[in-house]
Amino acid sequence: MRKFYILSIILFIFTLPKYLIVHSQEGSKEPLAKLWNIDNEDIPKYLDFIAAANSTAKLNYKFEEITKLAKSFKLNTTSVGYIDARINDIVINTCNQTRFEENNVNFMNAIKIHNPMIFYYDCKDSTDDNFSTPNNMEFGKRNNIVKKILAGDGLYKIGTRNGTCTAGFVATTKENIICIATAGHCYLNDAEYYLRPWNSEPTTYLIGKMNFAYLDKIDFGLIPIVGDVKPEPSIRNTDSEKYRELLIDDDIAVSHYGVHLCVSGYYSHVKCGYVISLNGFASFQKHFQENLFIVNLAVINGDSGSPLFSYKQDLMRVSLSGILLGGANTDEVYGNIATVITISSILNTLRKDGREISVVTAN
Ligand SMILES: *[C@@H]1O[C@H](CO)[C@@H](O)[C@H](O)[C@H]1NC(C)=O
Ligand SMILES: *[C@@H]1O[C@H](CO)[C@@H](O)[C@H](O)[C@H]1NC(C)=O
Ligand SMILES: *[C@@H]1O[C@H](CO)[C@@H](O)[C@H](O)[C@H]1NC(C)=O
Ligand SMILES: *[C@@H]1O[C@H](CO)[C@@H](O)[C@H](O)[C@H]1NC(C)=O
Ligand SMILES: CC(=O)N[C@H]1CO[C@H](CO)[C@@H](O)[C@@H]1O
Repeated sequence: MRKFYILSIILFIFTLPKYLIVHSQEGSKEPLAKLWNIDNEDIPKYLDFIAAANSTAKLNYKFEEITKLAKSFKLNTTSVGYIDARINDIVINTCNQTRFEENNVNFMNAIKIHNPMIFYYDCKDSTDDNFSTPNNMEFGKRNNIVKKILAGDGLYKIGTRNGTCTAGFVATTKENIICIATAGHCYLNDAEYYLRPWNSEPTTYLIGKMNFAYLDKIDFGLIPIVGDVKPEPSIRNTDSEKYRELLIDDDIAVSHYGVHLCVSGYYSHVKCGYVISLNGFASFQKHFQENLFIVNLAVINGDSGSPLFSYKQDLMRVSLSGILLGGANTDEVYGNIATVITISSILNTLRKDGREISVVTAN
């Protein structure tokens, strides 16, 4: 078992939001327990970690080489690569089911000289599910009431394949068309997307069709709203009694390791993890995305497109960092990861292609 890198552990503790901290033994706390906001009995566990010896410059160089190779091999298997700040090492997660796909074998052989840690994980090939539709529903019939849609609500698509993704945020195009943004791999030619609120079956509230999707550089698509929904610049958190709708205040992304990021997904609802890498790549079906954030979070098929956000101090407002691309379950030591397409790479890629959008915020 590899050791964790102590500096990043400290960072993680520093950045624990104040409200999560239990001041159970404040008076009798050892100085280190106070510093790290842990209980006295947990101190030895934290002191056990030993710094990994890899130099940052070398790791960055090796990771760049691996990224170039991943891009050039056009992998048809799902792979994610990043430098894990917790262990100060390069990690490659590859789908176990397609590990013997030819390009993947060649890629794995080519990167061996760089000594990354390699994990094969049990994958399902897509992050949208294949929930079967109740057959008594009248899709296509317009509703006379307008229902609000929040980031985190389900998007139920009906077409040659039916399935669920999650709404990421509200965007406006330069032509002032209001859209729901989500992951590009949720695209399905000619499919219609309907609102599917949490804990609910699909509804007949039409959102619209996705008119374009990116699968390279970014994984991103837009659904111009034509139907019965009213988009809100806030994130669903209705499992909470007090902060049921989190207002999207801005799109300022987190900029260092160890800070918290939370997801609001149709299946996962709201849960939080820590940023373990700011510069990962992912590839699937010959597509390649880079500049991804990696968060230690378990996500579920159908959460694709979900907003990733960090809380502000009042717990009512949040900053939007990106949307969910997918996830991988590595192993019991390193846990689950979620891959995040950042708002800045979305906005930059679209701007370069003359398709500027802006994120709708609550102020
Ligand atoms: C990619 O992988 C899928 C599933 O493993 C397979 O059906 C398909 O033929 C592959 N495509 C190419 C171009 O290798
Ligand atoms: C990978 O697949 C093999 C069978 O091809 C199986 O024996 C092994 O348990 C799988 N490993 C994981 C991590 O899913
Ligand atoms: C798709 O549906 C079938 C039949 O209901 C089920 O067996 C399978 O596990 C589902 N696949 C995914 C990826 O959810
Ligand atoms: C998708 O749902 C629609 C509406 O219920 C249904 O008519 C259609 O057969 C479903 N398609 C698939 C591939 O299951
Ligand atoms: C990518 C890389 O070179 N990682 C190295 C980091 O340090 C550990 C421990 O010395 C090595 O085993 C890894 O190969």
